[in-house]
Amino acid sequence: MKVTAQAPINIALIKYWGKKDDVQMTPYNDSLSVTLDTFHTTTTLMPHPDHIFELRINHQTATEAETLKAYAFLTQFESFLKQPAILIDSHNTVYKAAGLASSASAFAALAKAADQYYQTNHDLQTLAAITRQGSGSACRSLLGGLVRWQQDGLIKNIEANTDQWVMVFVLIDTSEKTISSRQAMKHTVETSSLFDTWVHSATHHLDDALKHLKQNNFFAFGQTIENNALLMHEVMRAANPPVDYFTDQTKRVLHLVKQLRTIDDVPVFASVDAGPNVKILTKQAHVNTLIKKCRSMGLTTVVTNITKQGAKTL
Ligand code: 2P0
Repeated sequence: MKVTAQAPINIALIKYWGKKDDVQMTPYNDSLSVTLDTFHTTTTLMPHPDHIFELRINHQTATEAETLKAYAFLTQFESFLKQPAILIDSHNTVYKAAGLASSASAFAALAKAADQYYQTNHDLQTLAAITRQGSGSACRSLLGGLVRWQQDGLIKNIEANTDQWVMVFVLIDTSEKTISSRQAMKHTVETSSLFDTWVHSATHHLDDALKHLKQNNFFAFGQTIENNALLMHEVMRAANPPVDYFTDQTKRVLHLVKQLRTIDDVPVFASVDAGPNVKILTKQAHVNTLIKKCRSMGLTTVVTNITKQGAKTL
């Protein structure tokens, strides 16, 4: 038998940064993400012809660490333990570990493929709990559109008019990061003098963001999500020793975004994850202006659309 599943990446607009329970993999604060259509992972599970356990990523045997992680993940499926000689053939259209949410699409796709392969047919929230064990934020990739991941672990869609929304990725550096999100997050929880402020503020950011969505106030929503991302990085920089994913290029792009907004009145809002790349939320009508500006600064961009919300992703 051969089973294939696909999952897209998601980018948090209100970020998750810190686990309250690192066994259940539940967060200190609720987060809110958009699931995007451009980057995704397609994963096929099949019996291994050589009767071994193997993970292939983009046609190459994965590293030992990646293989062990996939093995540990699949132990959540009872039938896997009885017959672990399988081949996981995974294809990514995402740059790995560059703060572009590759682990989110990878674990969401693996969870969905395993659910079909082992015919467990889990409900959405059970599958979300399984998916979180690979990468917390991966559970958000099980749904399309705007997704809220709650402190109690549940995921749900948030209704909003996202038709014209676009997220532009400014690719500054797509090499693998030196400190993983998991390590950086744990280190921040344990040592950042601003961690309590983070949990308190992120909770308010989410409430504000939901209110602005309800009122269809894109500008206020955008400012809230930018504040949230910038605060997350400030909180990391307050860790001991500090964690700083920004490069000079990141700062240049953030400056550009601010300029476009305040001087040219273009509704563009920045978000940065665990890496130097910047994601800019805007609307279709402003994409060309933004791309032209980025090009004039020698920056590479990728335009992504928000997937439709509602059902589980395919
Ligand atoms: C997020 N990030 O909300 C935040 C913002 C990166 C910055 O979740 O330890 O791979 O597996 O739960 O989910 C990336 O970290 O970490 C992340 P684990 P994960 O998207």
